[in-house]
Amino acid sequence: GDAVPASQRGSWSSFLKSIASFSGDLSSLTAPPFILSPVSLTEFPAYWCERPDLFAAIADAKEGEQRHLAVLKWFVSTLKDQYTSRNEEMGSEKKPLNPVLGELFYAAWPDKNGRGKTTLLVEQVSHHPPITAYVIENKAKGLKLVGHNAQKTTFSAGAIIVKQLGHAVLTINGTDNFLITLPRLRIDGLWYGSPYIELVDSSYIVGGGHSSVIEYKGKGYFSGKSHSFKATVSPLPGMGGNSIVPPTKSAQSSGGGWLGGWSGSGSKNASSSSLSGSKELVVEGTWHEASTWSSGPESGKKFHDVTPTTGANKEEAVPVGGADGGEMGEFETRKLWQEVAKGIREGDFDTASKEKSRIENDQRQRRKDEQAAGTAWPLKHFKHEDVDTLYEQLGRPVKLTPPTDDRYEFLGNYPAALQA
Ligand code: 0T9
Repeated sequence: GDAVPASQRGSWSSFLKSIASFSGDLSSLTAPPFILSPVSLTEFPAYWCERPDLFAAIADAKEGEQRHLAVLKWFVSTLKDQYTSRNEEMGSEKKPLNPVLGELFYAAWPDKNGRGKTTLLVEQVSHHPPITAYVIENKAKGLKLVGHNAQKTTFSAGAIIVKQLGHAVLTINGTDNFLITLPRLRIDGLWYGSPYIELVDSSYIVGGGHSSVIEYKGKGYFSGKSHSFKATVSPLPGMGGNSIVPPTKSAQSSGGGWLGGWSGSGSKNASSSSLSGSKELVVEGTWHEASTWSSGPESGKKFHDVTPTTGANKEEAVPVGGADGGEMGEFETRKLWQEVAKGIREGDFDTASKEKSRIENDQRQRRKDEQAAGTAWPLKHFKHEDVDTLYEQLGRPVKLTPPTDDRYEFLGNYPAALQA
């Protein structure tokens, strides 16, 4: 059926036309009310830790292969929350509020069963294009995840294709680093006004002497089901002391490096490669439900499970700002968008759009004033660096594209509300 309210059909079809003739930053396009979400993109990094037990378990896993697998399990378990939770909670994917420069979100997951307290700090570090930086830390367990996100969107065959820019680095005890790259999104169902996300292409996890390439497919591939994935774990070249037999020379020469050759469009997948016979580790399933080992010593056993009845529980982050925004003041995301969000939730779209214009005008005025004064908006918690050497080092063996990326270094200046 058609999810577009009769009175908004005209504005929905003009919105779709403007998307189709537009590439780049979709966030600034005005969309009809029915598709608006009352939540800003600055809250999205919370998805990384909505299963805090799985995050904490990474620190308890033995360094090397075991820890790599714990990182993979946690990562795969975040995907349901990242990419299907709006459909579950609001009926379809919705257009998030476009954060302002300097917007903040501080939140935490409490300590439970000795897993330690986990904190989340998010700052919008750019408005045009939108870039969100975050740090998630569990000090008791020595875990720290620092990353940033941006998107490049294009339109193809009726769907929005979202290339994610940015990456995350998870550090355990200050030295054990894991690089995490992000999948590509395809937003379908636009015509009927009920958008949903399918993940496509592949993403990587590199660290602990191993790399995982995670390939994503929708209906009609792999198992034929939506939200399918296949993760292939292999030792990094030159890393001994693990159970996996390295590939042969012939596998290396096909496809420009054996790890690189496993992924990307057009390349054959791992199980059909000349590695058969070696004990490769492969996990297959649907990322919004569960997966099993399809190869390796655990073959046939369950890997991850996020189904509500049998899987790890979902726990939403608890914001620490309070009604007045606390230390964040008017830049605390829920405080900033309060009236807009209320308007969207209650169907009072006049108020919502008036309040949104007020926020945007205030932003424009700030930028003008800064320009006149020859100053720039200072970032509060992060420092931008053009090159992330960890990204380059960890990405090299798997031939990541792009081969280099920038980063936002966390300054370590936690607000009182997130300390201890
Ligand atoms: C990082 C995530 C990201 C942000 C969102 C593409 C999107 C903005 C970015 C990539 C998170 O870790 C994961 C989940 C959802 C992504 C959003 C889905 C979406 O639709 C928006 C874009 C900008 C739109 O709002 C497109 C128009 C809209 C009408 C379609 C629903």
